[in-house]
Amino acid sequence: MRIDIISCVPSLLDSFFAHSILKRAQQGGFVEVAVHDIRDYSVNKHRTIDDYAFGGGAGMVLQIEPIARCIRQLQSERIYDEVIYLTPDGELMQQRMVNQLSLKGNLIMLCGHYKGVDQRVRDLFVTQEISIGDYVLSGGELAAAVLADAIIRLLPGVLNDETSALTDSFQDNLLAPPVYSRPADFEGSKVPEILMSGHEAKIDAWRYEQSIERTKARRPDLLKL
Ligand code: 6GU
Repeated sequence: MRIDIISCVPSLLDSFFAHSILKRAQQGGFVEVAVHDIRDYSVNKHRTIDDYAFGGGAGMVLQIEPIARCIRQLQSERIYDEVIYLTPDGELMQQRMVNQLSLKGNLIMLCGHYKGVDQRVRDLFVTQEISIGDYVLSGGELAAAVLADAIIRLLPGVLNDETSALTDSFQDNLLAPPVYSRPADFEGSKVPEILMSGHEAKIDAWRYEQSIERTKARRPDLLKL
Protein backbone atom coordinates (compact mmCIF):
# COMPACT_ATOMS: atom_id res chain seq x y z
CA MET A 1 0.00 0.00 0.00
CA ARG A 2 1.01 3.58 -0.60
CA ILE A 3 -0.40 6.58 1.31
CA ASP A 4 0.21 10.14 0.10
CA ILE A 5 -0.71 12.84 2.58
CA ILE A 6 -1.19 16.41 1.37
CA SER A 7 -0.79 19.05 4.07
CA CYS A 8 0.19 22.66 4.62
CA VAL A 9 2.00 21.67 7.85
CA PRO A 10 3.91 18.56 6.73
CA SER A 11 6.31 18.69 9.68
CA LEU A 12 3.38 17.83 11.96
CA LEU A 13 3.25 14.43 10.27
CA ASP A 14 6.91 13.60 9.73
CA SER A 15 7.78 12.56 13.28
CA PHE A 16 4.57 10.58 13.66
CA PHE A 17 5.52 8.19 10.88
CA ALA A 18 9.16 7.95 11.95
CA HIS A 19 8.51 5.83 15.05
CA SER A 20 7.40 2.48 16.39
CA ILE A 21 5.01 0.30 14.39
CA LEU A 22 4.61 2.84 11.59
CA LYS A 23 8.36 3.05 11.13
CA ARG A 24 8.70 -0.73 11.07
CA ALA A 25 5.80 -1.04 8.63
CA GLN A 26 7.63 1.25 6.21
CA GLN A 27 11.03 -0.36 6.72
CA GLY A 28 9.47 -3.78 6.19
CA GLY A 29 8.02 -2.62 2.87
CA PHE A 30 4.38 -3.09 3.94
CA VAL A 31 3.51 0.55 3.31
CA GLU A 32 5.07 3.60 1.72
CA VAL A 33 4.05 6.94 3.23
CA ALA A 34 4.85 10.23 1.49
CA VAL A 35 3.95 13.64 2.88
CA HIS A 36 3.55 16.55 0.45
CA ASP A 37 3.65 20.25 1.28
CA ILE A 38 0.84 22.13 -0.50
CA ARG A 39 3.09 25.18 -0.57
CA ASP A 40 5.43 23.38 -3.01
CA TYR A 41 2.56 23.42 -5.51
CA SER A 42 1.68 27.11 -5.14
CA VAL A 43 1.12 28.92 -8.42
CA ASN A 44 2.85 32.16 -7.39
CA LYS A 45 6.30 33.21 -6.26
CA HIS A 46 5.12 34.09 -2.74
CA ARG A 47 4.11 30.44 -2.29
CA THR A 48 0.67 31.43 -1.03
CA ILE A 49 -1.94 28.68 -0.69
CA ASP A 50 -4.89 30.41 0.97
CA ASP A 51 -7.07 33.46 0.42
CA TYR A 52 -10.15 35.24 1.78
CA ALA A 53 -13.53 33.57 1.36
CA PHE A 54 -15.74 34.97 -1.39
CA GLY A 55 -18.76 36.53 0.26
CA GLY A 56 -16.79 37.52 3.32
CA GLY A 57 -16.60 36.04 6.80
CA ALA A 58 -13.74 35.14 9.12
CA GLY A 59 -11.04 32.65 8.18
CA MET A 60 -8.95 31.84 5.18
CA VAL A 61 -9.74 29.16 2.62
CA LEU A 62 -7.20 26.77 1.11
CA GLN A 63 -7.26 27.52 -2.61
CA ILE A 64 -7.97 24.98 -5.31
CA GLU A 65 -4.98 25.56 -7.60
CA PRO A 66 -2.09 24.28 -5.44
CA ILE A 67 -4.15 21.30 -4.23
CA ALA A 68 -5.26 20.46 -7.78
CA ARG A 69 -1.66 20.59 -9.01
CA CYS A 70 -0.50 18.32 -6.21
CA ILE A 71 -3.28 15.75 -6.69
CA ARG A 72 -2.83 15.76 -10.49
CA GLN A 73 0.91 15.25 -10.13
CA LEU A 74 0.30 12.23 -7.89
CA GLN A 75 -2.43 10.84 -10.15
CA SER A 76 -0.05 11.04 -13.11
CA GLU A 77 2.31 8.72 -11.23
CA ARG A 78 -0.12 5.99 -10.17
CA ILE A 79 -3.80 5.06 -9.91
CA TYR A 80 -5.42 5.97 -6.58
CA ASP A 81 -8.32 4.04 -5.07
CA GLU A 82 -9.54 6.97 -2.98
CA VAL A 83 -8.85 10.66 -2.44
CA ILE A 84 -9.84 11.15 1.18
CA TYR A 85 -10.52 14.58 2.66
CA LEU A 86 -10.23 14.74 6.46
CA THR A 87 -12.94 17.09 7.68
CA PRO A 88 -15.20 17.42 10.74
CA ASP A 89 -18.26 17.26 8.45
CA GLY A 90 -17.19 13.94 6.91
CA GLU A 91 -18.48 10.44 7.66
CA LEU A 92 -17.58 9.30 11.17
CA MET A 93 -14.53 7.02 11.17
CA GLN A 94 -15.36 3.48 12.29
CA GLN A 95 -13.39 0.23 12.37
CA ARG A 96 -15.52 -1.14 9.50
CA MET A 97 -14.42 1.75 7.27
CA VAL A 98 -10.77 1.28 8.33
CA ASN A 99 -10.94 -2.44 7.49
CA GLN A 100 -12.22 -1.61 4.00
CA LEU A 101 -9.53 1.01 3.39
CA SER A 102 -6.82 -1.44 4.51
CA LEU A 103 -7.68 -3.57 1.44
CA LYS A 104 -6.92 -0.75 -1.02
CA GLY A 105 -3.68 -0.17 -2.88
CA ASN A 106 -3.04 3.59 -3.05
CA LEU A 107 -4.65 6.35 -1.02
CA ILE A 108 -4.42 10.12 -1.00
CA MET A 109 -5.28 11.89 2.27
CA LEU A 110 -5.90 15.64 2.08
CA CYS A 111 -5.68 17.64 5.31
CA GLY A 112 -7.73 20.80 5.65
CA HIS A 113 -6.80 23.88 7.66
CA TYR A 114 -8.27 27.27 8.51
CA LYS A 115 -11.85 27.40 7.25
CA GLY A 116 -11.26 24.37 5.06
CA VAL A 117 -10.65 23.89 1.35
CA ASP A 118 -12.46 25.49 -1.56
CA GLN A 119 -15.63 23.44 -2.11
CA ARG A 120 -14.57 22.72 -5.70
CA VAL A 121 -11.67 20.60 -4.43
CA ARG A 122 -14.25 18.42 -2.75
CA ASP A 123 -16.55 18.37 -5.77
CA LEU A 124 -13.84 17.66 -8.36
CA PHE A 125 -11.19 15.55 -6.65
CA VAL A 126 -12.33 14.06 -3.35
CA THR A 127 -13.95 10.59 -3.34
CA GLN A 128 -14.44 10.11 0.42
CA GLU A 129 -14.77 12.51 3.38
CA ILE A 130 -13.92 11.32 6.86
CA SER A 131 -14.17 12.83 10.36
CA ILE A 132 -12.47 11.17 13.32
CA GLY A 133 -15.03 12.32 15.89
CA ASP A 134 -17.51 14.94 16.98
CA TYR A 135 -15.05 17.64 18.03
CA VAL A 136 -13.06 20.19 16.07
CA LEU A 137 -9.31 19.99 15.58
CA SER A 138 -7.23 22.87 14.27
CA GLY A 139 -6.29 20.88 11.19
CA GLY A 140 -6.72 17.56 9.44
CA GLU A 141 -3.15 16.38 10.14
CA LEU A 142 -3.91 14.62 13.41
CA ALA A 143 -6.96 13.05 11.81
CA ALA A 144 -4.87 11.79 8.86
CA ALA A 145 -2.33 10.38 11.32
CA VAL A 146 -5.11 8.60 13.22
CA LEU A 147 -6.61 7.17 10.04
CA ALA A 148 -3.26 6.11 8.58
CA ASP A 149 -2.24 4.44 11.84
CA ALA A 150 -5.50 2.50 12.06
CA ILE A 151 -5.10 1.31 8.45
CA ILE A 152 -1.40 0.46 8.51
CA ARG A 153 -1.57 -1.74 11.61
CA LEU A 154 -4.07 -3.96 9.77
CA LEU A 155 -1.79 -4.63 6.78
CA PRO A 156 -0.72 -8.29 6.70
CA GLY A 157 2.69 -8.71 8.34
CA VAL A 158 2.76 -5.37 10.17
CA LEU A 159 1.70 -6.79 13.51
CA ASN A 160 3.04 -10.07 14.82
CA ASP A 161 0.83 -12.78 16.33
CA GLU A 162 1.10 -11.42 19.83
CA THR A 163 -0.26 -8.04 18.87
CA SER A 164 -2.74 -9.42 16.35
CA ALA A 165 -5.38 -6.98 15.24
CA LEU A 166 -7.97 -9.75 15.39
CA THR A 167 -8.30 -9.40 19.16
CA ASP A 168 -8.69 -5.60 19.13
CA SER A 169 -11.62 -3.84 20.65
CA PHE A 170 -14.25 -3.15 17.94
CA GLN A 171 -13.15 -5.93 15.55
CA ASP A 172 -16.23 -7.92 16.58
CA ASN A 173 -18.17 -4.96 18.00
CA LEU A 174 -16.96 -5.92 21.46
CA LEU A 175 -14.51 -4.08 23.69
CA ALA A 176 -11.34 -6.01 24.54
CA PRO A 177 -11.19 -7.84 27.91
CA PRO A 178 -8.86 -6.70 30.73
CA VAL A 179 -5.24 -7.89 30.58
CA TYR A 180 -2.73 -8.55 33.38
CA SER A 181 1.00 -9.20 33.67
CA ARG A 182 3.48 -9.83 36.50
CA PRO A 183 3.43 -9.48 39.43
CA ALA A 184 0.47 -11.74 40.20
CA ASP A 185 -0.01 -9.81 43.44
CA PHE A 186 0.57 -6.04 43.57
CA GLU A 187 0.19 -4.83 47.17
CA GLY A 188 -2.70 -7.24 47.70
CA SER A 189 -4.34 -6.49 44.35
CA LYS A 190 -4.46 -9.88 42.63
CA VAL A 191 -4.74 -11.17 39.07
CA PRO A 192 -7.91 -13.26 38.48
CA GLU A 193 -7.15 -16.94 39.35
CA ILE A 194 -8.56 -18.25 36.08
CA LEU A 195 -5.80 -16.55 34.05
CA MET A 196 -3.16 -18.55 35.90
CA SER A 197 -5.01 -21.87 35.68
CA GLY A 198 -3.46 -22.85 32.34
CA HIS A 199 -6.93 -23.97 31.21
CA GLU A 200 -7.10 -22.41 27.75
CA ALA A 201 -10.78 -23.05 27.01
CA LYS A 202 -11.87 -21.65 30.36
CA ILE A 203 -9.63 -18.61 29.89
CA ASP A 204 -11.15 -17.95 26.44
CA ALA A 205 -14.64 -18.23 27.90
CA TRP A 206 -13.74 -15.87 30.76
CA ARG A 207 -12.30 -13.31 28.34
CA TYR A 208 -15.38 -13.47 26.14
CA GLU A 209 -17.64 -12.98 29.13
CA GLN A 210 -15.53 -10.01 30.29
CA SER A 211 -15.77 -8.49 26.81
CA ILE A 212 -19.55 -8.77 26.88
CA GLU A 213 -19.76 -7.27 30.39
CA ARG A 214 -17.47 -4.39 29.50
CA THR A 215 -19.35 -3.64 26.33
CA LYS A 216 -22.73 -3.73 28.13
CA ALA A 217 -21.42 -1.38 30.82
CA ARG A 218 -19.47 1.07 28.65
CA ARG A 219 -20.74 0.87 25.09
CA PRO A 220 -24.19 -0.73 24.97
CA ASP A 221 -24.66 0.94 21.58
CA LEU A 222 -22.10 -1.47 20.04
CA LEU A 223 -24.19 -4.53 20.95
CA LYS A 224 -27.02 -3.27 18.76
CA LEU A 225 -24.92 -3.05 15.59
CL1 6GU B 1 -10.84 15.22 10.00
N1 6GU B 1 -10.48 17.64 10.90
C1 6GU B 1 -10.64 18.60 11.81
N2 6GU B 1 -10.11 19.81 11.59
N3 6GU B 1 -11.31 18.43 12.94
C2 6GU B 1 -11.83 17.22 13.14
C3 6GU B 1 -11.70 16.17 12.24
C4 6GU B 1 -11.01 16.42 11.10
N4 6GU B 1 -12.34 15.10 12.72
C5 6GU B 1 -12.83 15.48 13.89
N5 6GU B 1 -12.53 16.75 14.15
